[in-house]
Amino acid sequence: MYEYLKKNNLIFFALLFLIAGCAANESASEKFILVNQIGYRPEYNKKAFTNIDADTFEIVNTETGEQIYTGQLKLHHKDDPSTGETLLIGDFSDLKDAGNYTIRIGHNQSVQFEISEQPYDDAYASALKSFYFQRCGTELETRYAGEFSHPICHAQDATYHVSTHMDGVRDMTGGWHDAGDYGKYIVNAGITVGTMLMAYEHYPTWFGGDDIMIPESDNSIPDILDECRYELEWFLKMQHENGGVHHKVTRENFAPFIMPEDDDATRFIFEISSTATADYCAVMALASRIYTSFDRAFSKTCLDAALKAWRFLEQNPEIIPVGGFRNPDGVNTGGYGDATDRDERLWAAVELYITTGAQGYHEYYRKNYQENDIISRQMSWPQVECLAHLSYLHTDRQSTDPKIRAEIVNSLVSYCDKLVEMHAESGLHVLLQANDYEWGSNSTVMNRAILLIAAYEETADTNYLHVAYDQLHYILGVNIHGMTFITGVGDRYPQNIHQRQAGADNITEPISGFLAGGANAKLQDAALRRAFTRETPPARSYLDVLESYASNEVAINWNAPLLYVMGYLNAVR
Ligand code: G3I
Ligand code: 9MR
Ligand code: ZN
Repeated sequence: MYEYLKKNNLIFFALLFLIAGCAANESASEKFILVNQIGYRPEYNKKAFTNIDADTFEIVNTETGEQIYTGQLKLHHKDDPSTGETLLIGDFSDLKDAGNYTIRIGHNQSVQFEISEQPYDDAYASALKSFYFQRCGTELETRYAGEFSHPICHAQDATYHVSTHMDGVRDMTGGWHDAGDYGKYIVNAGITVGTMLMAYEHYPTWFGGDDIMIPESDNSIPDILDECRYELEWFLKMQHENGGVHHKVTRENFAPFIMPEDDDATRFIFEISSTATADYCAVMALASRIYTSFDRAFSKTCLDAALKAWRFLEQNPEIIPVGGFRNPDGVNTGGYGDATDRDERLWAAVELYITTGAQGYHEYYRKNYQENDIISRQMSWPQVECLAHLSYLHTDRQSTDPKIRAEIVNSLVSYCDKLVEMHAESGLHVLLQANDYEWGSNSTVMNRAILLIAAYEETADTNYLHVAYDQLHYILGVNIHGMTFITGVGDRYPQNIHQRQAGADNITEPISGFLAGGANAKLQDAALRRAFTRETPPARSYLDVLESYASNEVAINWNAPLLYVMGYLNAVR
């Protein structure tokens, strides 16, 4: 039935939308008990959220069937605007015994969850392995990819686009597919690799695993570094001899939903941009110091590439192209355009300063670190200044300026205090206000959690940590959809992600470990516009349908902060 319907797209989407739409409406009245569908760590906060009007809740040990806990339900938010529900909280943080449990309120029952020391091990490994499944320009072998294996793809990368005024072809194979499409974009890959390398640099023990069953597993190099290296080898190809970095490699239009190895259309190299060059410079400088103890030659290659990119930026002090990258006429793939490159240049300067110790880069940072009020927003692909400031805080270089460090910490704490207020007002304790429910909102939640972790590390104030945990609880089940947003994780998870391989492989199950973009109240695709209106409570504007790229796509820059948060919160003492 599913295959027949899928072949008849029109009927398929209409029927699916009808089901989704009804589900969306029904969910407004159905009773729920929301918990983190993986579980909790003994020492940290544990809350169930419900719309059931009752005084108490019970917790049952699912192994023994014994009721082991009774707690009070407290009214938290009447008519919560984000969900449209009246929400009560059952706090069971004082339950610390390891085990498997479910929560009961009358005849209603939550999904099962665990309390254990490191409950997120498997989810973390899945989220990291998802990058392997995005590898381009190589066969994904069955022994690593199982039923999701496929022959080499995009070996034709790539031909210079006419807009570059360069001729011919250049080997641009390798790297990761960006998201649900098969394009490769340096700007988005920059924040992605930067976040992953920072996770390892900040907490090498917690991100040092070497056993996720990728070809490089068990080679005494952490798999997160092996996986990033696969992307970095493509990065090196994207740098022009003048030091500038090409913005992206894509077709002129998005491919249909075909397997990657069947996507044999011409793929083009697009023009150099200063945002790509600066992101590249930062990442290569960061990579140079991280890989030095694993591969000195590669470390030097990365540093040389970073220095070359910086020289290009010095020779081109204004944004390139003017106004930032825009797709040429006739090109409709991802843009990742950005009208300012000041934050990217700041990040590049800091990473070069930390890696080389050269004061010139430090001076650049001194002169420019106060832009954007230092820390006043979470990081995202167009806004990377926070990555610069986090690196400056984490470095043990003695020449850093204590006054600047203090200013960064004050700015970080002031921003995170605003997040704590937002958390208190939020129906499900998630760091999303109405206008935050936009494309990739789940990555906004994760990037805000990274800043809370940094604030906790700087102040030891556990309130920041508890709020950070609530962001992971949202992703893992404490959301109005009663699901986790990570494929293959939890009791209910996305089944119809907007990803070309998932849509073409005739395998019902999606590849595990991908974080879906999340609720998007701006209704930026046709499926969302059919199912919801501007009056829909914003947290509800998510559809688990293939067609909804603006709420149900997957992307490398969404998985990266998820990795950072999950790896840290799974291990912090
Ligand atoms: O930056 C403005 C902000 O100033 C303004 O207040 C806000 C108002 O809504 O809009 C912001 O711009 C948003 C922009 O992302 C930056 O965050 C746009 O609304 C939003 O449409 C845009 O969405 C991007 C989307 O592509 C469409 O361009 C997503 O962030 C980005 O993740 C997504 O990336 C796509 C790639 O192009 C192709 N590959 C798949 C990938 C994921 O969907
Ligand atoms: O699949 C594309 C996804 O990766 C992009 O994020 C999205 C927005 O740029 O576009 C998707 O492609 C759709 C195109 O925009 C409109 N026609 C249908 C395409 C497949 O859903
Ligand atoms: Zn490919």
